[in-house]
Amino acid sequence: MSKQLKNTISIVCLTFFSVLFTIMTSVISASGYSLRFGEVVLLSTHIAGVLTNIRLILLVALVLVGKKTGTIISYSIIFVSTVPMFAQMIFLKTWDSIPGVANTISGAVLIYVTYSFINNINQYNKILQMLSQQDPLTGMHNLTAVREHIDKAIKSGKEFYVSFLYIENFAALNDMMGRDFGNSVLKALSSRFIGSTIEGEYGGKNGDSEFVLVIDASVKGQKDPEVEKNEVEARVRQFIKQVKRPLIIDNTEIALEPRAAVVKFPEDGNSINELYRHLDDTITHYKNQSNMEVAFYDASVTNELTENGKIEDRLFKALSTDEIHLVYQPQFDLNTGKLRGFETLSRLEDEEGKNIRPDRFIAVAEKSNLIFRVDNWVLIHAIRDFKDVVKNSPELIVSVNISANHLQKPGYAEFVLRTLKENDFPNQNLEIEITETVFATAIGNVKTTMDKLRKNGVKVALDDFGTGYASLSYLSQLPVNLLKIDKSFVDKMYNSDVDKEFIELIISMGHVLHAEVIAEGVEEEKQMASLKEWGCDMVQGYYTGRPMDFEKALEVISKDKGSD
Ligand code: G
Ligand code: G
Ligand code: MN
Repeated sequence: MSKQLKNTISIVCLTFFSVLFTIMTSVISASGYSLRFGEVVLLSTHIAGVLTNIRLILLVALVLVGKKTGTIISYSIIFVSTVPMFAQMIFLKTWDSIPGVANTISGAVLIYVTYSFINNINQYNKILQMLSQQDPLTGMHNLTAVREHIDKAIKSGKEFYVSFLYIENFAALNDMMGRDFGNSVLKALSSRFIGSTIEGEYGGKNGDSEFVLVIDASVKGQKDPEVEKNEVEARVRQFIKQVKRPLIIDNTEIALEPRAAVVKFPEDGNSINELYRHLDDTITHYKNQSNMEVAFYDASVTNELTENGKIEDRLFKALSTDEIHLVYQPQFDLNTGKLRGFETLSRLEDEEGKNIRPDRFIAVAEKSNLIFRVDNWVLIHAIRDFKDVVKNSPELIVSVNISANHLQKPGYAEFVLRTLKENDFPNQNLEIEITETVFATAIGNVKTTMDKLRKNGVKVALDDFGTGYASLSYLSQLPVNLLKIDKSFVDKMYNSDVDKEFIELIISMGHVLHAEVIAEGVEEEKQMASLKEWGCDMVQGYYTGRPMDFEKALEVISKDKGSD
């Protein structure tokens, strides 16, 4: 039975009994009927009093159950029931019905009080309901409200898009400027958003700093999916544009980096959870890709994340079973042709023994924080491989790649120095390679770490040079002993005069900074000759030697010694 039907039946029953008791009261009062139980006599006024009170309980119940309708019925019954009492007073000139009238008046007051009480509760409920749907900071629809909206949309079966809009640099901003500042940013943004939604759109705030936009597909009235998608993208871009408008908070102008992920119902998910999961996947996938402002979900995103998960598991296991293996790529002095040393590169195979591309598993390791363990593993194993070799080749350099995240960690220099000491490996035979992109973020800790390493004789190389963000002012502060010209510049050195001059420029810049310069990815003799002519100090590449196993590296060393 539906709730409404139950309610109606209750109202009808309560009304019936209230009326019945009212009639009985009148009849008994008018007839002067009395009851006798042995000694005890119940006069008609006594009986009427009892009946009126029972009726009052019924009337109050009627108000509680029937709310407004119940109140109207109750008042009507009370009003009608007073008619005979007044008639009695006026026509029969008797005051017998006075108690009845008084009773009725107090009943009316009680009904009024009951009604206003439940009315207030209703209003409080409404306010509570409203608050539970509102983000306390910005007043926007909150997570619950947005979910309800999407739930309804799913039930209606219409197609729609959901977009998560977030600020890539919000966490950094929050850390740097404080939470209050972050809150002011969100408030300012929400006031730009509120009122920007048009018909068929629903906006809200999802988590700490994430906004949501739900766009009805049908409102656009498009049939062609490409056109529809473009229109949705255009709308999302409008919101992105709002975020990018200059924003001044506490006299500080800030530049925000908004990004949006978009999914479509039902293509990208049948339930709210699936849609949300795919939005999160999209965000994870495009993290740190500054060129992707608006990214639509597609299944390859989830596939790649699943693939990453497998690589992560594999890496995790390989770390404990020592299944990572190291290869070493030789570096040669361009002037003397002598061996300078080796760059250590890690290799990982999947369960079937197929190579997993190093840039791929390094990227996965960086995302999952396994990179710290990988880099430490590589450092320790490379040192162990070469510790006896460097005793006989005191000039030989063993170079290892260290992730940017690692250098930010306080105590990293101490860790490296301790590892060297424990393995009895001379500091000056080790070189740490850091990629130039590290300078896109904070330089503070990185510089401290580098300084400490250099002071203790460890060498520091700047990898992938030319592809990152190191400014000249950073460069001049950094204790770097080697610049590694990225392969991409070597590849195109004959494309144009500008490309050629660029390499020459890096070489002379390195020398100004008192660093040596090595060219990476050298594959042809012609490139070698040109690099030598331009004053480059060293080469590393397939032409002079591919990454090789330790045993092969030993052969290269003894051949080099033999050429003395
Ligand atoms: O040779 P190769 O394809 O291995 O190198 C791919 C990329 O992975 C290069 O940029 C290299 O610097 C990086 N790389 C290789 N081994 C390691 C490692 O052990 N640690 C880190 N952080 N990067 C590595
Ligand atoms: O970023 P990093 O410098 O650490 O990367 C070194 C990468 O370059 C490794 O993947 C290594 O295998 C690769 N590499 C080294 N020499 C050559 C070369 O001559 N040609 C190509 N294609 N890759 C090279
Ligand atoms: Mn490298």
